Amino acid sequence: MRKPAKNFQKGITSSNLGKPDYDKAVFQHLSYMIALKKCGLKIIQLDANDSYPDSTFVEDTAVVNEEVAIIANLGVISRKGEEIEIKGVLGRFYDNIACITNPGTLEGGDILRVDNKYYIGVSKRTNKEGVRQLIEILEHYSYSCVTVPLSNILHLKTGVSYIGDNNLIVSGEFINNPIFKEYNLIEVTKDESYAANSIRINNYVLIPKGFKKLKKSILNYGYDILEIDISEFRKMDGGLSCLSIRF
Ligand code: CIR
Repeated sequence: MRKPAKNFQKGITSSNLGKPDYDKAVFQHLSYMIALKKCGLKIIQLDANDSYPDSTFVEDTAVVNEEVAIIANLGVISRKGEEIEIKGVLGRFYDNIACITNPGTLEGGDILRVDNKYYIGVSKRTNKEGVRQLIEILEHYSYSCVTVPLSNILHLKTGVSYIGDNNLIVSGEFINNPIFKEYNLIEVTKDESYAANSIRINNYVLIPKGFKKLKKSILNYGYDILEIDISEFRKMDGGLSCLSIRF
């Protein structure tokens, strides 16, 4: 994780939810960290980096699995370079490090893992060359890959999450997408679409706070839920998964 930068509110956003409150964001970030600990994770918290207002959204800087850490090449100028420090940190844990390089761009938010398969969003941030490079790396480690063109959302995982047991949470453009027809789909209504970015960690499903219908559906499947208030990150287009790289 990385603590929000003081100038966090100068990051990129398309939401019309107003400016985030820095102190509240710091508090929510801490609550998120406590939730990850409750799920059994150890935390590495990097210092805030004011050179990059969006740097708290660390997920976009790398794709990790049991075999390899793949360092992203972010698709927007103001975020280019965020990945450098992350590469150094992941290098302490991984023997295998690969990098997406120009002209390829790729952001971790576009990469969804479902067991041994990866779905890769082709978005405004992740281009076809970035996807090509990622597939080459992942296939080397015997993962299969499927590309998913995006129309209306920032990242693939803004609209779809895998919570295990063949259950996929889907919203908007993914509800009727035949690419995902092999899964049991938990549909998110339009008014709750923000909650489509949820995460399964060990025994828990983490969901953003305040989305009653999705919460009820997930409870019906028998999962234990942790609800986390990340309203200030939502104002900057960030979801739950974006705030950590989990490995
Ligand atoms: C950005 O536009 O890059 C940030 N404001 C939000 C990034 C959110 N990351 C994600 O969905 N994985």
